[in-house]
Amino acid sequence: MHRKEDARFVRGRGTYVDDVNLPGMLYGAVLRSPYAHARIVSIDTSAAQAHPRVKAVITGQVLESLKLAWMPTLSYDTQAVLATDKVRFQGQEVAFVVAEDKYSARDALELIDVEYEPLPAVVDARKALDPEAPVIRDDKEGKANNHIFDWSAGDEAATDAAFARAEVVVAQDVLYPRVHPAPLETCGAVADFDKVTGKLTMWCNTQAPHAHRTVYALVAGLPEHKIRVISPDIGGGFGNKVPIYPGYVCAIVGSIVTGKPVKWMEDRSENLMSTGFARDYHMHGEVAADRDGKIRALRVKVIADHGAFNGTAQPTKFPAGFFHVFTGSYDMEAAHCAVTGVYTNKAPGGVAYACSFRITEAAYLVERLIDVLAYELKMDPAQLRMKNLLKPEQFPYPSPTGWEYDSGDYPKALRLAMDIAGYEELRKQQAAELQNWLAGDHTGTLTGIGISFFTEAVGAGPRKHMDILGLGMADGAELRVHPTGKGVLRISVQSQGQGHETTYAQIVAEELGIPVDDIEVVHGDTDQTPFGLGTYGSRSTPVSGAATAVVARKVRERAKLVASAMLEVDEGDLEWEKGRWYVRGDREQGKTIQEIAMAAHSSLELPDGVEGHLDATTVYNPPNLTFPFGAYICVVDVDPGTGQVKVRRFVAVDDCGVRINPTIVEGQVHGGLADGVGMALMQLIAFDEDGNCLGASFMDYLLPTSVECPSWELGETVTPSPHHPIGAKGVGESATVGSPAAVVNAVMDALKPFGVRHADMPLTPAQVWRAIQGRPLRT
Ligand code: MCN
Ligand code: CUM
Repeated sequence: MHRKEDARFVRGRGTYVDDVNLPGMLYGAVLRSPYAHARIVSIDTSAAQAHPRVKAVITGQVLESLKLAWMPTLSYDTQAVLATDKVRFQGQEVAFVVAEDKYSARDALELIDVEYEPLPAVVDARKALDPEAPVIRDDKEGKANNHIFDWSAGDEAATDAAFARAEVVVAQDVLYPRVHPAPLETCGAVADFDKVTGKLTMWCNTQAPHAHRTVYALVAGLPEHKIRVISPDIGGGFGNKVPIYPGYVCAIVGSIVTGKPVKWMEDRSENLMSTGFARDYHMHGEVAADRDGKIRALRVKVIADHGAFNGTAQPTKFPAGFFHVFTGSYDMEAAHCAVTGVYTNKAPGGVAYACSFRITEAAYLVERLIDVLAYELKMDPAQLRMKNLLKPEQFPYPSPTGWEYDSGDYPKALRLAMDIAGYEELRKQQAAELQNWLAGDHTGTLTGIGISFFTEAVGAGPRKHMDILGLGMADGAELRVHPTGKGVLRISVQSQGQGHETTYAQIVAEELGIPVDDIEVVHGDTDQTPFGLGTYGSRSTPVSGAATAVVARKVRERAKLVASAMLEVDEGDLEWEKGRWYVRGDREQGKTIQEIAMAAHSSLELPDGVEGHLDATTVYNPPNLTFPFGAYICVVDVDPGTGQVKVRRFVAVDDCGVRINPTIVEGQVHGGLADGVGMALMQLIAFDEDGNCLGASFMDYLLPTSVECPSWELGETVTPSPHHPIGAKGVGESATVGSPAAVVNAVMDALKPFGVRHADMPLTPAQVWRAIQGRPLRT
C-alpha cells in the first residue's frame, strides 16, 4: 500500500513549522558564542535595542530574573538557555533578539557587543579527566573535574576469569566519531502565549510533543493543561528533534515578553554546530576466544564525550543508553562493559541519528571485534560468525548483560544474505584478483567483502525499568468509530517521515476490517492525542503499534456486544471474521462493523452494562523490548593509489518480525543504509584544538547521495515477536545500526593484504591512503 501522507507531500502541501504564520508574528534570532570556552565579561545590547524593528533583546541576565537562565536536560543535568557566566561550546546561545522580520533580527545580532575572556578548551574526551584539564561545569557547586558518570554492566569477575583462561585474546581501540543527524528541515518553533487565557500554544518540530509539554510545565511553571504542543509535518528527525533546545525556550519567553507570537528557525550551520549530535564514543574492546574461534567473553571500556551539558535522552537507569547489548548476536560465557561519561567544550547531546540508544556504537564495536579476531585467527569472518551466532533454540535468550532477546533465527538470516551476495563466489574472485596484484598487475582496484550481523533492542520500554525524567514509557491510544463506520485513531507518537498515518491505519484496518482509507490517524497535537513519550528508539511500532492493535481489539469486543443485541443471540455464539461478527454455524446471520457502528449510535436497546457508541482507549505498557536483527554484506572496490572507496554492492537481510507495510520497511532500510555508508565513508563533525567546529556546513559535513550509494539488494526473514500483539518489531534504525560495520569491515577486508587490521571512520580517501602507506602488499 502506498503512503497516505504522500498525497500532500508530493504536491508540496505539507505543513512544516516554518509554514505556520500567525497574525502579528515576530521573528527571533540567536546570538551564538564564537568561542568554545570563555568567560563572559560583559554584554551590551543597547545598540540592538535601538534598532527600529527590534522588539526585545533577551540575555541570560534577563532570564536569570525569571529563573529561566538554566533548564533541566533529559538526563537530570542542567543546560544554559542563554549563557550567563561562561560560554562552554562554540555556537552556544548567548542572546535572543525578537524583531518584526527575520532579517532585522539577524542584523541586530551584529549590534550586540559581548566581551569574552577566552579560556583553554577541552576537546579530546580522553584528556577531559586529566588533573590539569580546565573545569567546564564550574557552575555546579563543588564540581572540580569534568566527570559525568561511571556506569557498568555485566559480571566483571566472571569476565576477567574467562579472559584469564582464554587461549586467544585480541584487543582493539575503536572510535565511533561524532556525527550529526542533519535532518533536511532544521529545528524551529512558533510560540504563541495568550495573555488573556494564559494558554501557550507551541508549534514545534519535536519528536515527543507530550514529553515536551510536561517539561515546559515543569521548567516555566505554566499549568500543563494551559500548554498545547503541536508538532506538524516534520522534515526528518533522526533523533535530532528529541531534546528541548534553548531556541524553543527563548521563543516562549519572547512571546511572553512581547505579547505576540514568535517564530524561531535555525539555519543549517546552527543546526550542525549546536544541536543534538550523535556517537563520540572512544571504545577499547577485548575479545577472549578459543583458537578454533569459539568466543568466550567480551570486555569493553568506553570514554563517552557528552559535550558541555549532558543533554542526552535515554531511559534514566541507562546513562550509556542500551550500549550493554554489545555482546550482539553471539553466544558467550561472560561480558562486561564500563562507560565513563565526560564533559568537553562541544555541543551537548549524544543520543541521536538512528542510534537506538547507543546500540549503533555497540553493534559497530562488536562487529569490528569479530573481524579483528578473524584477522588474527586467519579465519573467514562469515564462518567465525556462524560458529558463534545464537541458535534458534536459545530463544528467549538471557544475555550476559541482562537482556532477554525475544525471538530470532540468526543463522538463517546470515545464510540468506550470503546466498543473495553469492559469498563463496565473491571470495574466489577476490583471491584471483589478489594473485594478479601480487604478480605485479596494479591497474585495477582491490575488492573488499564485509559482513555485519546485528541485534537491536527497541521499543522502550517496560515502565518498571524505563522512564525519562520520571515519565514512564507507556503509550496511550484512542479509537473512535463514527456512526457511518469511519474511524479516527489518536496516538501519542509522531512521524518525522516514517509513514505513521499509513501504517497505524493499516493496523486498525486489519484488526477491524474497516477499509484503510476510512481511518484517519491523528498525531502530534497534545490537545488531541493521549499521553505518550514520543517517537525515537524505533519505539513507535513496538509500543504505539501494539497500543493500536489493543485498542482496535477492544473496539471489536465492544462491537461484539452490540452485535449480540442486534442479532438477539448470546455473545458466546458469535464468531469474528475480518469486518464482521456472525452467528456460529450460520454465516448468513451476521453484522458488519459498519452496521454495528450505526446500531451502537442508534436507539437499539443495548444489554445492561454496555455503553453506547463504538470507541475505546488503552495505555500500552510493553512487557519487554523487541529484538529485530539482520545480516548485512557489503562489497567495496578500494583504489590503493588514491584511497578512494566505492560501494559496489550492499545486501541487507532484515528481520523485524511481522511487516505492517513492506514498502515502508524497505524505505526505512534504504535510508538507514545510506546513513551507514555516509558515516563509514564521509560524515564527521570535527574540531580543531581550540574547539572550533569544522563541520558546520554541507560543504564540510558530507552527506551521502545516490552517487555514493549502490542499488540496495534486500532480503527478509520473518520471526514474529512473541509478546507483541501483531508480532511486529521496530525497524526504523536497524539499517543505520547494522550498516557502518559492514562497510568498514569491507574496506578493512580489502586492506588486509597490506597488513591493516583497523582504521577509524570516516574512511575518507585520505584516511584509507594513510593506512596503507609504507605497508607492502603480502598474502
Ligand atoms: N514498520 C512496519 N513493520 C514493522 C516495523 C515498522 O511496517 N515490522 C513501519 C512502521 O509502522 C513505521 C515505520 O516502519 O511506519 C518505522 O517504524 P518503527 O521502526 O517503529 O520506528 P518509529 O516509527 O518509531 O520511527 C523512529 C525511527 C527513528 S528512532 C529514527 S532516528 C528514524 C527512523 O525512525 N528517523 C527517521 N526512520 C526515519 N525515517 C524518516 N523518513 N525520517 C526520520 O527522521
Ligand atoms: Cu536515537 S535517534 Mo531516533 O531514536 O529518534
